[in-house]
Amino acid sequence: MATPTREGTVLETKKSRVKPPPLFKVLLLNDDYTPMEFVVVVLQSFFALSREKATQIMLKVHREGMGVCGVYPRDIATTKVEQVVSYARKHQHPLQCVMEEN
Ligand code: TYC
Repeated sequence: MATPTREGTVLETKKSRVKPPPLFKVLLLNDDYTPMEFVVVVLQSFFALSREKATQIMLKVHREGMGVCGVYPRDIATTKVEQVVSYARKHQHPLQCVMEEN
């Protein structure tokens, strides 16, 4: 599309061919061993969630098998997964955290 300006020049607006960066869901998976309180602390610490929201998500994962902790660009999602898994292993819990393209 061509838009004339007051000065008589013409600005060409071109359709952008760059796609927005893909977003990734970070998911927690249920297991039989990780304590509920530990999962709530993980959700509060690494995903900046309130105690109430963290508890809701933990219970959803416990009942339904998995739940979304947040949605992020690739690098941030990768870092969140690494931080959660590393923290869980340090405390000897089998908690699993994965990412999935949105
Ligand atoms: N199922 C676990 C228990 O009963 C609690 C739990 C919730 C574990 C969420 C992992 O991602 C998880 N202690």
